[in-house]
Amino acid sequence: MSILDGIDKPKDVIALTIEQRMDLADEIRQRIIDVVSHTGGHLASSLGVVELTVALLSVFDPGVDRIIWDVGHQSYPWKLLTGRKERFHTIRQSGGLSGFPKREESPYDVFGTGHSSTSISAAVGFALARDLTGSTERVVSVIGDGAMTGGMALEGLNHLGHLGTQVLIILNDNEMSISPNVGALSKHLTRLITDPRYNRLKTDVWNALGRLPSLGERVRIAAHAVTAGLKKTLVTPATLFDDFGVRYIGPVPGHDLAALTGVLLRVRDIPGPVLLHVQTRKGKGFEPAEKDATGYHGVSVSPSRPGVGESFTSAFSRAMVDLGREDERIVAVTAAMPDGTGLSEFASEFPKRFMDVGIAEQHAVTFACGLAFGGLKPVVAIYSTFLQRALDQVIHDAALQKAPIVLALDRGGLVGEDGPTHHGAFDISLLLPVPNLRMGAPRSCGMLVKMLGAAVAFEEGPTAIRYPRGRAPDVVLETMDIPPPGTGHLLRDGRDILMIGVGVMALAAVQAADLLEEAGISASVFDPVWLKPAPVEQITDLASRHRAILTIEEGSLEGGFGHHILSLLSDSSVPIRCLGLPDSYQRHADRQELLTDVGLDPASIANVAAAMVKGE
Ligand SMILES: Cc1ncc(C[n+]2csc(CCOP(=O)(O)OP(=O)(O)O)c2C)c(N)n1
Repeated sequence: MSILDGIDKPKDVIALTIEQRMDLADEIRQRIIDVVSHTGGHLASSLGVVELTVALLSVFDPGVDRIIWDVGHQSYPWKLLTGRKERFHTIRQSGGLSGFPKREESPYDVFGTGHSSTSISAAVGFALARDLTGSTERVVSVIGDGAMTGGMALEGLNHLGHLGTQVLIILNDNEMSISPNVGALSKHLTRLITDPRYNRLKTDVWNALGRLPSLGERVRIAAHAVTAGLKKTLVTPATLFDDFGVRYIGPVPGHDLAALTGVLLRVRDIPGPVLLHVQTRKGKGFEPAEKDATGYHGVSVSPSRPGVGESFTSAFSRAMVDLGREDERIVAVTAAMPDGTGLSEFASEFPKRFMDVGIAEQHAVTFACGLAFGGLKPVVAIYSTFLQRALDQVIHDAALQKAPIVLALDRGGLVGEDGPTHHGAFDISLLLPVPNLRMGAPRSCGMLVKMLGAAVAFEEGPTAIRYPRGRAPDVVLETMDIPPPGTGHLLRDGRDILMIGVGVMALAAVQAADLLEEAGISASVFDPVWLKPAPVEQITDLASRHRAILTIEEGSLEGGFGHHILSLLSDSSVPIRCLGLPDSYQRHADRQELLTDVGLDPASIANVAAAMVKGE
């Protein structure tokens, strides 16, 4: 029996010898590689924290202490060791384990996540709750150097330094976000790793801290004073963290299990805030992932997804390069996602006009407003789910001031295996009420390219373009020109029912119309193209000559485009129904499966339409 097979509960790790724990680390690594090669998933980050996870479980009691993983994509070793190894092969599959920590999934996942940079804030909350309720558990945040670039992490740090209570922040520094990490903080971390003065300090601090737990409080305070003094006299640059009131310790090698365990034992009972700087390697132990950590960040094994042509992301990528060649004022902004959003090609052709701002969506949007008012034409490429972070920046900085920026919102709609943290469910509902903002939803790659061209030409106000993950459905329609905002495309002219489909849902509606035709029902299909301003005249006119109206969108129903049409036609006697995402978080599974789940596949759409026509 392998050692991993013998681990039924996290406490079993403590009973192992250090040699057995090292073997356990190897087994975990192998299990993750085996499973992810079948399921896909976040490979490189998880391989990078195997020793760290084993060390954490050797030193902390996860039944009592609060271990909070930031982003959570690196939690696979944690899942394996905290009672989920039997189900590990189901990770990210329909009905299986989530790819992220999830409170409902395990009592050991104390804080769910998927979006980055939340762990310090959550940890500070847990710590203060502990202090106010008089309990004694330790609180630990494990955060990557990429996630540390997110504004929220600094907000949490700021509060923690002020409170001065026990929280151990483990900074898992592999010098990588998804792509190489960027920014001044990243440079600061490199300095901490490479500057020998810090290494000397490290030795001194180890020596001092190593004796601390056995000493009384007064001696402890004196020892702290000594190390603080050492810092002042021997070490010139103070760390950013010390200045925040958070004691910096490190760097420590993150794959030396014995050393790491020893260090954790020493620091776990320091009463105030501590940041332990751990150096790891993304993809550790799997050569291809070590060599190409970006490529192996998220591994996909899905057979080629259904649909036609290229993906929306690659169409966007191509369009950006073409636009960049035509107009040198066009600049591209990403929040740490150059590859995912398709900006890498633009970055290599126009390095000076490409800005990766780190995991900083709020900054990205406001920064783009500054770029725009400074005479440039910024395109901020961002996943719909991550734009949620920057809603106020869209409202307050971009729209109110009519900044001519373009928001390219990829992954609008259901994303599939990443699940509820990543579905782009809310962008339409969040952005429709924002004045001065245009919002378009191209149904095909060809239209995305044209819409982007139209969007960068607007001289006033922000324009959001939302498009889904993957390819367009397999419906061949001639690519039409982009109509002016407030005008859409009538794709099918029928008699009985009007189906209004947003983005690729217009194509699903065309497929549904084919099915309806077989049943003797004649359906019109209208693609609004622009959700804001909506094609009011065309829709009112079409409404007056149909017996029923069905709106279809791959976004939240509440406050979505369908609801907008409902209120627009509130005086009309034509029955209207809206299809979209219900008022619940959607699970993780293959995107097509999820679309069927929520009734957004052509057959389900046709069924609802047929029932409406029959007056049911
Ligand atoms: C708010 C937000 N923006 C973007 C992402 C996409 N994303 C997922 S992981 C990641 C990089 C995280 O880097 P780091 O924290 O250093 O962890 P590592 O994978 O290197 O262990 C990014 C940008 C996200 N999860 N959340």
